[in-house]
Amino acid sequence: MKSEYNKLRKLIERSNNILILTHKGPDFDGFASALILKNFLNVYYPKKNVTFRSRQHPPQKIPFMNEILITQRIDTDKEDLVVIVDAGSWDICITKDDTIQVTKSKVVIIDHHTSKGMEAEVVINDGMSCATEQVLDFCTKVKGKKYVISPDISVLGQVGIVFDTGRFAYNNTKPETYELMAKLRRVFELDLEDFEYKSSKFPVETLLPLSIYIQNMHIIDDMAYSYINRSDIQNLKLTKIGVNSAQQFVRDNIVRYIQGVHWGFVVKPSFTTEGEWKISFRSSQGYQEVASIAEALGGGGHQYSSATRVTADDGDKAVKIVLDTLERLQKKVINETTPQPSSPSQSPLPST
Ligand SMILES: [Mn+2]
Repeated sequence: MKSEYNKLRKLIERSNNILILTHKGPDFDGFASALILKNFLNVYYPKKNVTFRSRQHPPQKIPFMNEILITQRIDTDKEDLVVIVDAGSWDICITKDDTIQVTKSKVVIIDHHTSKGMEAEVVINDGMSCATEQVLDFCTKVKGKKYVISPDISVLGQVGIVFDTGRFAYNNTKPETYELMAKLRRVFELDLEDFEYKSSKFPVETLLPLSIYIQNMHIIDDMAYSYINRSDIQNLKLTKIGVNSAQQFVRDNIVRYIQGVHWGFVVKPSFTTEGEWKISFRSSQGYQEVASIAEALGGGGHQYSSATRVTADDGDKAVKIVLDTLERLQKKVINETTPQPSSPSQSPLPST
């Protein structure tokens, strides 16, 4: 067994109060990996007190979701072990009111993101397709044949994998991912079409901010970007749910689907921290590596999917910060190495 797995196993054995956390605005991989780990601890270490805290529920029904402890503030308490899943550092898990980050307990990270995370007692990240795959690998390696995948765990496993691989379309999908999927589907065959349909639904208040994002779409060469301004939010009384959902829709379904566009970014405001804006970058495979752009702005993520936060007076000002950084990076690349930084670094997809 891997030494990191052994270290985590020993930490679990020594701990009585185990707290599981994931990133803010958890996606299905965050929820699934956390709930699979919680179930594993509950079944194989029944004397341990295990809690999974989140600020919100999953947007559709998944097994064990009633075991999520919904809390708006996450404070340090009696925990002697904190396991963070699907995130590499505190900053994407906490808000300014939380105190959990000053915990005296050991902190373990189980992640799959490629950007460098924080230092922790144990970091488990083999660059798998999703945190769910990494957690299931841990459970299987630690307990061997004794680890039984129940139909509920099978559903969670499939939900995490399908969501984070875009139904096996993204290049994070490895042969091992398919093997694990086969194993899960022998236990229970989740209706993937139905899951996809339900998880793609959006609230009606998405439509108005979506129209603003579409109006504000700008295209520079093979890049597109859009934003929303504070005046739009005030004048049109846009809601947090609506803006977040519209930003997500534009990011995932519009930006790199415009003909001639291969990558871009979308800006949205933070509704909790005044003057903070979140920037999400997306690129088609082989066109623009976006993790380093996010890293240059203090964020991180994957090669073709990354994010960061900037402080600015308004959405268009946040855009300017990003464009200035892009210009700076472009110059740096040209000066230091060979030219054509925005040309495909790998062979582009045949269909694009
Ligand atoms: Mn994930």
